[in-house]
Amino acid sequence: MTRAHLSRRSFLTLAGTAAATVAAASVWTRSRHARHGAGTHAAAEGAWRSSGGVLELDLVAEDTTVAIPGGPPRALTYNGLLPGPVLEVHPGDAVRLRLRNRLDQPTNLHYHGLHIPPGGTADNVFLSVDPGASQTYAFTLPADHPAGTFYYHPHRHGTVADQVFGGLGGVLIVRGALDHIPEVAAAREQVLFLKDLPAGGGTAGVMGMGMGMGGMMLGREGPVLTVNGKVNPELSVPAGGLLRLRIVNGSNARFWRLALEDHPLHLIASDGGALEAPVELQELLLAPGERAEVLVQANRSAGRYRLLNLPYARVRGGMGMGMRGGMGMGMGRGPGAGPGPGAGRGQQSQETIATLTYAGSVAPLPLPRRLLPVQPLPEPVRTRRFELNHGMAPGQGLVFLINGRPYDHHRTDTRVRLGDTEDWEVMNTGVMDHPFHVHINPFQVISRNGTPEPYRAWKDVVLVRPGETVRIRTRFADFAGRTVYHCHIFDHEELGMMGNLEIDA
Ligand SMILES: [Cu+2]
Repeated sequence: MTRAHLSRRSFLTLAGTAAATVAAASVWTRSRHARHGAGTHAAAEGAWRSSGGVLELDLVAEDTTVAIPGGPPRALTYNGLLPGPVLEVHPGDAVRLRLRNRLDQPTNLHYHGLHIPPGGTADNVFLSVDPGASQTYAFTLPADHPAGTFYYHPHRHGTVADQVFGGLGGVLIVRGALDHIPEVAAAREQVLFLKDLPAGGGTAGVMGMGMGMGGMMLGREGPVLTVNGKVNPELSVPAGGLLRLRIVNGSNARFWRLALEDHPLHLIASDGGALEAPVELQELLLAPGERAEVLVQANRSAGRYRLLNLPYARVRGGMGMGMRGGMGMGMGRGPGAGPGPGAGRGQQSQETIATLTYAGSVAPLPLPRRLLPVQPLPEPVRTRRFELNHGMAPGQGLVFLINGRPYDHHRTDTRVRLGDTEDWEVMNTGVMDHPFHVHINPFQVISRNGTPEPYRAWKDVVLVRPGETVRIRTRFADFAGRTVYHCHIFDHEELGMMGNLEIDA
């Protein structure tokens, strides 16, 4: 039995009380050091790894104190941590995860991006775990599940936006073929969980800025930008080496537009895993729920380089809510277009969110030339249309709509057949960006306003800007049952922008 495994057992034994959660955190630190003692940097920081094909742990959701300069004194955390513990599994692993709800409202868990069943105790977003109650999630990852960077977070309709804004969420790594590519394996690995929090005072999500309907309509953002729960943390890479960043946008509504001074980002994986070959980017835009893995080549002179979050406007004005900028700003521009002047909701100036230094050196490492095949999907048996917009509902005010309707728990909006491949045309006729997310099955983006995507990739969130129509292709593989698709700005989801998807066997 490894020391890490012993520590995990200790944690399971101790996790019964709040005090024990703190004790477990220190046990954890020791086990992390033990695992890093061999000199490898491949392990995700503080990762909670499967052992013998099983990942088993308790996740305690509660309102706890946190230490974030300028941030709220309290936040919603898993096991007292913000972000929650990094979970690391392999294809074929069994996952057994007991969620204990110590919040004062119902919650649950969603395994964002995983291809697992939508019912039972797997990725069942219709489960509701009451305050004081527990729920054990048990499922097995398919043996051929792609490697990648995934994301666990609450998904209980009615409380999800408050809870994500309040701090809940964590990274789930599936380690597999991508990790065995020599150039990728040689890189130093670093998780970057991106989350904005309200400024000090009360609990995030309870006292956060932008509360009330106006804030929710726009999508609440906080001014305190954190990376792995820290303000401007230090990252390091040996000169000549490669840094592999696994980046997750864990925000309720904030878009992150990243650039690293003097270093291009070499995209190697998107939401659902590896690309076929690296794609060089000068900047990377991530909407809520999106993930990316990039390689950074430490081939500049030694120094300090700022990882910047650049301004981005995700509301195009015209809502009469005090935003600058005219109606239709940004419409008709290409997908790579940045924000215009007079940007709407979103960050107005660039901010440093982390700092990279070179420490030590290694013989220069090359970038990989090829990654993994991304198989094209067969021609679709059917094409459906989804129109994203907003409107006024009697007694409700502004609601967010898919095909003219706000979410109804009891209605089946879309019924598909297991095994079918379909194209979905998602069009945004409103004035705000909407990142469209589908559960259980990843998709490939085929085209944007008729222009083919430049490369194939597996995605589960796709940004659809005002005026855009994005064509995605997906196959309803392996798992029948009921699940959802929705806007990944959680406030928009809560205000109606979600639909029920029934996959018939
Ligand atoms: Cu939205």
